[in-house]
Amino acid sequence: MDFKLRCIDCNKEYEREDIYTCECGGILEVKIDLDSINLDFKFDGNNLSVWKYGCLLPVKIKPVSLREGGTPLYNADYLSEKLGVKVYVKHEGLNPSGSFKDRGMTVGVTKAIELGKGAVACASTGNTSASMAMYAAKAKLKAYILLPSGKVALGKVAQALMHGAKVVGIRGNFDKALALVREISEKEGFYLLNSVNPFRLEGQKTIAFEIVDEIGVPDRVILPVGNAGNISAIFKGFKELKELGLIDSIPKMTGVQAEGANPIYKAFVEGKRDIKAMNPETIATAIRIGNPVNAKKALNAVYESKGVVTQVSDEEIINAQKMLAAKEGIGVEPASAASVAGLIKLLKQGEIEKDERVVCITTGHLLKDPETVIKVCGSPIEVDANIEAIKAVL
Ligand code: AN7
Repeated sequence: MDFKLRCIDCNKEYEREDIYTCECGGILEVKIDLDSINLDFKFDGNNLSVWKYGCLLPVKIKPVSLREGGTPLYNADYLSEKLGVKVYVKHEGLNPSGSFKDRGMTVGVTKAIELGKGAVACASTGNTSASMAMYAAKAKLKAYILLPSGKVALGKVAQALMHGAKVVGIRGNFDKALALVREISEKEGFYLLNSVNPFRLEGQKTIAFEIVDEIGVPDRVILPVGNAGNISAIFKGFKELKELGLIDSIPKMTGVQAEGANPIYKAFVEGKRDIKAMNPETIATAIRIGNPVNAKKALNAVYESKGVVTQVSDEEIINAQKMLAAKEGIGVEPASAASVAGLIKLLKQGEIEKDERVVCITTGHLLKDPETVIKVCGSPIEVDANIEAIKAVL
């Protein structure tokens, strides 16, 4: 396969692969020469995985894989009946590290090996770090992580530590951590695996491929938006399939932000393609991001697909998390539930037609953030160890 890196602002193209931004400061995307592809898979609903679509992924060596992708696309029967639209939930929490980040990391870490790097690095609200630590372990690479201290869910910190990464908490938010890790990576020669890395996003576009593989093209895809890499990646996936003539239409890309971390929502409401950075706060710590680096890519995706960006409150997020868990049997972390909270809100506002087929992406697993669960559900009742005492509380 032939590809180049291309700046989304000035269109300058690069043959070299070891850069993240253009000379002009714009972010890069992988521009694949689709005529050079040897399409060797069929959309037959079988054997879904990131590497089923390897012919559309820009790597040249055997991938560093922990069997990522192939996540279930559930028929959300309760939600479909309650809301009057056909709802599917694609549960990305069932990837190896418990989030969609694994799709990107399998490609990003493979690229690190290809480029001969000895160490990888990222800033993270948690899931990127958990995934990177895991794939770095598999690839025998050193891993360096900067986290916003005290603002990362416990399960994610546990993963990063146990998989052997060097984990540093900074007194500052994610946006600050990202600025710092970009600088340190440049100085130390670490391979940066945040979503400014265009190769990582290539892996994440396989979410689009798997949806098409199972149900064809839905009318709409709804997902939480933080640093805005995933919505950009999934849109790119659909777009490539359309350019290849494999599908006829692209779903309306629909992003959901938390009210306290909503720079892309604000830009969308004003019809802009640029955001104003803000100081973020939300219970959904995964998307507690105020200066998303992929904002422009994401807004392009939303405008071009005729989608929307909406915002939801922390309360709406938790209500949706509880509904998914208790009524559908789907356990997700708060940020992931923003997709369903956004669906409910857009239906109320009349943004979504009643005959639509909608896919909500739930990006991370319930167990990522046990502390929030205890906060919103309370601890279990404790009683004496006898039948009477148990019966009294049933
Ligand atoms: C569960 O881990 O940014 O809009 O550093 O963990 O592609 O950033 C996580 C993001 C949604 C937002 N849902 O995705 C990180 C990080 C979950 C997430 C998002 C994240 P992007």
